[in-house]
Amino acid sequence: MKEETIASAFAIQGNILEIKPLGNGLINDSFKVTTDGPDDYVLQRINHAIFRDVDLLQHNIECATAHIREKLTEAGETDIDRKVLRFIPCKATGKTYWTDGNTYWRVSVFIKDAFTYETVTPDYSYFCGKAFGRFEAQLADLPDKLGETIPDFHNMELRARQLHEAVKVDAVGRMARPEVQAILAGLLPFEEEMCKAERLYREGKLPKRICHCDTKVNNMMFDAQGNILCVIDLDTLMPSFVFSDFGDFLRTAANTVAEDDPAVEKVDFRMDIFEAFTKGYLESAKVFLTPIETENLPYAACLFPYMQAVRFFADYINGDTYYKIKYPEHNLVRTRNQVALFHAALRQVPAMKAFIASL
Ligand code: GN1
Ligand code: MG
Repeated sequence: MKEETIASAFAIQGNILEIKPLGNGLINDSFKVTTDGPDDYVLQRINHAIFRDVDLLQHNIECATAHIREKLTEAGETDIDRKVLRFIPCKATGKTYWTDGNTYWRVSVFIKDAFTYETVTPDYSYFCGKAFGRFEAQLADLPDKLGETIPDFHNMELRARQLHEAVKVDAVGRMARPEVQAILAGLLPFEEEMCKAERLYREGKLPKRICHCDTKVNNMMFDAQGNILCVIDLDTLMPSFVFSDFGDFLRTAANTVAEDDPAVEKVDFRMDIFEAFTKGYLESAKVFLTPIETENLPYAACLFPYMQAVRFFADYINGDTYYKIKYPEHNLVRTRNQVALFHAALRQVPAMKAFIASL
């Protein structure tokens, strides 16, 4: 079906002038819908193979955005449609998604004059830290119960099991390659240590909170002056450990190169970004963080490159069924990059601990 017909199924204002592809997510397909009305919109095809329960997904997003909107209104903020996403109901059903039983789509208001970046300066990282900490704080008293849109999404024990399963099945014969075996051998010794969060959780020492779970640097919108506007890409909003948001931001922002840069020798973990982000994050998150959570932030900075390496690697072994790829070895290149980042972060753990203690 044509994107235009689908966009017209939603209660949008004005006539559609143009629909063009937007952004570079690895999961959903996004389009910008330009209209002659007051707003433009983002039309997204939700990847239903990955998000099995679209009803739950949109329920989570609606509860969270309504809650944040309320808080912004209470605080007397203006220009609220640029500070929190607004989803448009479908004309026929009133739901914030449309489906033909096969594909799933949704529409949100396009945030005007806003920018996303693939890399950030320390100054921007500081504001991102403040914003993600505030985002978690705003959701800390969410009255609604949110479900896990991808069950056990950031559960390292599950991700490790999925890798072992992929290796066992070896669906497309990639385990025959010595370099693939070498990557596996390099990952395994750290597995147990990286599963620490799940152990702490089982021991009742670590809480789950509503987290964003995809705090890649490009999921934060800035205005032209560099002020933070809004956190976007809310599909993975769910109960998780705070390590998710802290770790995933640094995984993308503190890497000296992009997550799929083949030049692994250029990968490094930027402590200037770590320090700025951590300072901002702790300023707004200290109101709810427990000592165990704070203490383990350096672990989180290592866990996320590790988990991402495991996920990219398992997908490579499975024959590239999950992440969009641009060339055949893309997932292997991503894996090597994330392994290098993991080791770079690991080397900085003492410095990270010292920095947190100094705050
Ligand atoms: C996916 O689609 P995107 O780029 O926002 C993935 C994240 C990974 C990321 C790796 C639902 O996010 O978990 O960290 O790719 N999202 C899902 O770049 O799996
Ligand atoms: Mg994204």
